[in-house]
Amino acid sequence: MSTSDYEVLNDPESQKDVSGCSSFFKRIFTFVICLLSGLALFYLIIVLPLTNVNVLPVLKKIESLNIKLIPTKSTSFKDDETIYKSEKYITKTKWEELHPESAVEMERLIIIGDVHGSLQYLKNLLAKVGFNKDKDQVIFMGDLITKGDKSMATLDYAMENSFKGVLGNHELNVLSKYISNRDIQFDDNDVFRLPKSKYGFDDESILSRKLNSSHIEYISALPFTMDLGLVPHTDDNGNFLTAKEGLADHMGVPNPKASLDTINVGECLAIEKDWYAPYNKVMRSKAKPTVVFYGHHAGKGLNIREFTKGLDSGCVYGDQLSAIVVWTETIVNKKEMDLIVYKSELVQVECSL
Ligand SMILES: *[C@@H]1O[C@H](CO)[C@@H](O)[C@H](O)[C@H]1NC(C)=O
Ligand SMILES: [Mn+2]
Repeated sequence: MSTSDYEVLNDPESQKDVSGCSSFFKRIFTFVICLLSGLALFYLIIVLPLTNVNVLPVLKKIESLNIKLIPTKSTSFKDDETIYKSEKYITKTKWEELHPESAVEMERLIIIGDVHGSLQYLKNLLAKVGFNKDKDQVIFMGDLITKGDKSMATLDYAMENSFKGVLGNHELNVLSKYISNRDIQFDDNDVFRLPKSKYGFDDESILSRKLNSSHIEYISALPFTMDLGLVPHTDDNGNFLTAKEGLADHMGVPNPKASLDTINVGECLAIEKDWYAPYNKVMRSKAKPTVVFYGHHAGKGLNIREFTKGLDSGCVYGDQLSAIVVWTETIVNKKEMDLIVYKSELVQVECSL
């Protein structure tokens, strides 16, 4: 090292220079950090709440319907003795015990199969059962939208009428397309247009771009499975038995097994394998069986069995739209004890292409 080098390094001026330079970079660095933090805060506090939906939806596994079906009318039965001995009815006291205080009072449940954007047939079906928004709770079995020609209007109608329901595989597809496409700018939705199927189905991506934050909130709040509480139970001949716990699940959603594992049906749930057959067999031997209402399986059509109620009867393919209407009635028996009976009826309308 030469003397001059040494002097330069020890030169107080040059040292000052060096430290001046480093503090300059420190200041720049601090400024950048502050700027970035400021921008992040601005985004979190101002921008985020103003933009549509910027958080990924958290899908719910199971939700309780929490509805108490208040008896709609009394029915007189001829053979009181049989009624009293029968297990087809539950006492009013037991019925009260089975419902939490928070339960909302309704008169009927209208459990509807896959609508797939067929708004007109949905309206026809609701007209047929005399739907009253204040007294009836509609519960759809998933796949309310896509395929049919009125998906957006069907969704708005469902929201306006406070429909509840479960998530179908098509709602899940639309949600995932909404999430993957929302930050991309397009001048034309045709970018997404795929060749139309023979039914002229609307494309899920196009649909996903029409959704606003209210739609996204509504769809992403749909659970995979809904605990329906007590539902009517009928044997294979349609005779009413004691009400049982009911569940609604679209089936056909990735990992439906996880959403139904509470009832231990295990491998029965692969819908392609006609899961309902082993499921009914298993439930027949259970002390507390669960009745499952489901959609999705249009290929099989309406499929009503003792413990499984398959409600997708292929409306969007020109077949029928189906619903099971559920209500309760009070019976006063010989000993002046109120008994509650759960009833249901299958209602269908024809759909055409
Ligand atoms: C979303 O669109 C529907 C009509 O399709 C409208 O009724 C609703 O108010 C809209 N919500 C928002 C947050 O823009
Ligand atoms: Mn489906």
